[in-house]
Amino acid sequence: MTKHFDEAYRILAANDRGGYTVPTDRLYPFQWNWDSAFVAMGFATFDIDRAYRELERLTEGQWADGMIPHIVFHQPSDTYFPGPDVWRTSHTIPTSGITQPPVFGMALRAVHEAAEKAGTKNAKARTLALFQAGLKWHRWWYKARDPDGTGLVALLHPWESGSDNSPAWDIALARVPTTTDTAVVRKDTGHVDAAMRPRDEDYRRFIHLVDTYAACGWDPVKQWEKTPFKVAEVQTTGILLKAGEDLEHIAKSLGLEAEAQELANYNDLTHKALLAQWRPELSRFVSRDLISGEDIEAPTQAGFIPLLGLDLGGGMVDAAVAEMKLWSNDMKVAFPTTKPFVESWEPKRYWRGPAWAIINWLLIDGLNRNSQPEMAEALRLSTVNAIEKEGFAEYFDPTTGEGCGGLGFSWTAAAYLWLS
Ligand code: 9YW
Repeated sequence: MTKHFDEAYRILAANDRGGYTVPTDRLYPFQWNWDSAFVAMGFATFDIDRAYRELERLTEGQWADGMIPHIVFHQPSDTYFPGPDVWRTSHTIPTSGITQPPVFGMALRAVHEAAEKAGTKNAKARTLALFQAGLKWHRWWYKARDPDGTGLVALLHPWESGSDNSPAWDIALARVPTTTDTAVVRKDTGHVDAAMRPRDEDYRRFIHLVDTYAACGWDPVKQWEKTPFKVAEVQTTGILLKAGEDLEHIAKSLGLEAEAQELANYNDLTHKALLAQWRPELSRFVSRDLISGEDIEAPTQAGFIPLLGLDLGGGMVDAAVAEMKLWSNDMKVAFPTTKPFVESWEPKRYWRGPAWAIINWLLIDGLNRNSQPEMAEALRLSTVNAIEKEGFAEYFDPTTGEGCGGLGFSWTAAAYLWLS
């Protein structure tokens, strides 16, 4: 046991680049948004100052309109594509131009509560500054990514989901041309096996979208009009709701009544909208393709993430748990990010099947919230055992348990510290 804790601490220290943590050396040499939120929660278990620092450094990348970008390029590196020259954004510290799931609010509450418990100096002031950044970001989500006020937020790029090549995007992404103005010079396949990564064709479509938005000068209104890819997405919206509740909780504890009310209004709206995405015939939630107006029925982990922010009634939660069991029953490691054995399932290819410790973490929280301790515990054990057996891999092949992708991964270390 101790051996694994020591290794988790060692990884977080090795990936530290000065108050922020890279996901892993070389493959991902900058600060990634939701990685840092998970990492901050990992730090909160043993180093509260460093946990705050992780979030503070992330907010250095926050745009004037409130968006917190998916990558902050604090220092140059030539081991990753696409770099700042491809993004062509104008923030003082170079950043990407898209965002990532807003785990930030969840992380801030965890860090704040750990600080209160430990009686950490300056905790209130640090929480307050980060709360203001988080609130600004949530306002951005509702304004820029839900201009019609539906309560569900939309993604304009698969990278924004954090689940880059999920089968959830297959239909919507097929409409995006493979032509690019930018030369696509991949670096990822030089670090890890190409068979475990998104395909070249996916990358060309990813970069086509970047070109399109750069041509809009990264103006959210123009992007909303011009984009060929627009998905109201349940994983991100589920996280936004939970993070929104956590920010509301912080606002109340800091005596910020108006801000607490504003967040409560967002949360109420999203709560209703998410519930309406439940499909009884599938026993899970579905995203909506806003270009075609159709449900996205591809069976992925995203369909269960809303449990994180909802208290489902008995029938619904029993159905969701029965479906989750069906997906994980014959797996060595749960939870597969695509339903096993469907046509799009690829147990080693990134987000098309593998199990990820941070997804399990979100599912465990959602199951516990919905009074499902048994399934939550099974998933927790599956995660911890996989890491103890294979190390702190980026993700795991659920059929063999093999650790895949990058090694020495920060968020896997954080998940281990949090879940052990
Ligand atoms: C990319 C860093 C990121 C994660 C994403 C994951 C991958 C690739 O790596 O993104 O080039 O941004 O899909 O969830 O944040 O770990």
